[in-house]
Amino acid sequence: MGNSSKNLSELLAYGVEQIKEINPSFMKVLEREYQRQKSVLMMVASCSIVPPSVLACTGMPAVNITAEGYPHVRYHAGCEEMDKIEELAISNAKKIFKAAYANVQSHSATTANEIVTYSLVRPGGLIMGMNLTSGGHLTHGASVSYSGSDFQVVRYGLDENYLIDYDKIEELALQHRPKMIICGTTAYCRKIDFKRFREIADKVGAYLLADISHIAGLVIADLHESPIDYAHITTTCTHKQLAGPRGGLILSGKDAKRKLFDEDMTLEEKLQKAVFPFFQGAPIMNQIAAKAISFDIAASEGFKKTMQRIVDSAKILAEHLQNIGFDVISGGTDNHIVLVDLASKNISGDVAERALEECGIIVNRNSVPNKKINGKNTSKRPAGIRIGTNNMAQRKMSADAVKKCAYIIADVLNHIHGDNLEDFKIDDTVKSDVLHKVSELCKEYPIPGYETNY
Ligand code: DSN
Repeated sequence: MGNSSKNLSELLAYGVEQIKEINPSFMKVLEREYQRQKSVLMMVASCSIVPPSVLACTGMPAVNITAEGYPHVRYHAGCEEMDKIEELAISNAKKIFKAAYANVQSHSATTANEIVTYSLVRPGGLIMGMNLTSGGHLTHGASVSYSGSDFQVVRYGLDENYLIDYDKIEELALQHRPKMIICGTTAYCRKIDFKRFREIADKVGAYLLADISHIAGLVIADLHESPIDYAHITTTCTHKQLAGPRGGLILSGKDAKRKLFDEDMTLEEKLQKAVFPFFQGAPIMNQIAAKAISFDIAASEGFKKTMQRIVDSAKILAEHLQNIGFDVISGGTDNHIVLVDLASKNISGDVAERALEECGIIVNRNSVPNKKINGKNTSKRPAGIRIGTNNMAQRKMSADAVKKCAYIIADVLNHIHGDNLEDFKIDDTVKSDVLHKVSELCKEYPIPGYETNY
């Protein structure tokens, strides 16, 4: 390309050529990963496939800019275009979530939750969140996270039907009077009653934080109730159902301009200061550009159709897995997650995860509330697997194809011999048959944009 000036497309293509020159074997790793993603069925519930436009944004020269502060109030010069990028991301975020306030700078939902919790509760304060083993998140009070070590925690779980027990939560809240209640889940298959959560929070004078990382797309598409005006603060990551870059988002609705319980400052003023300069320095501007584009896509009719397909596919998957004889937690699903209890089959989640991976089906092992396998239900060796349909819906899989997926998953799980990672086996004929079917499905339903034009 000589010394001539490159446009952006040429720059990105040149970057790929440079990786090949600098470290050819590393380029092969990157290339293999790209090919792998196209040739497996990705059913990890916390993943999506990023469209090429979002991918391109993450490689934009905006990455070169240090832009501490917020649009028009920066601590560095040269940020005119950065302001436009961030303003677009903010206004798009407000639009798709119907929010009054949006901060697009947090680096992940974990960081967003950390920012909110430390700034509204302060270390040593009491928070209330769902147990990790019932489907909560690390940042909702798990003992292995800052949330469980720097804060006092009251944890809630599910009832005997695997549903959120709102009466029990209210009872616990009245008894302990937490400063913040966190709702939102990572492995819960049913809708969440955010209104009820807010009523409970109001009864005890607590802030309500709704972490909708897993269901953000369903909320945008009006398939699940929006917490924006019920929760004081809503957080989400931008890379699960939103199919955006890895990153976080902090939102608020009708409470944004209300004064804090114990400070002469509005909630949005507090959140602005909490993100920068309290917790973060310079924002990652290429990621914010990618957020802006992914929010544009999330406002489209096509996105809404994908969200509907996500829910429809999960229902089909749950129904057929149950027909074949698998226990599905709560008897079905209202979202993108099918949580399969493998305890009755005496298969450990880690072995199931690895066996499926060997057959080109990518899921994750997951704990199942109150279930044990060989006397255990640990995160390394849990009693179930979590299957997600975000990617299947992005591939536009038909109902028949989703049904086929249920049958091949069952085929693998029904032909595992051995119960530990070191020496389990899958029947050879089953493995080659499933690998062939996975390959056919991936060819029939390629990832949009990765194989074909959008
Ligand atoms: N929270 C983890 C999950 O749901 O898989 C990671 O995002």
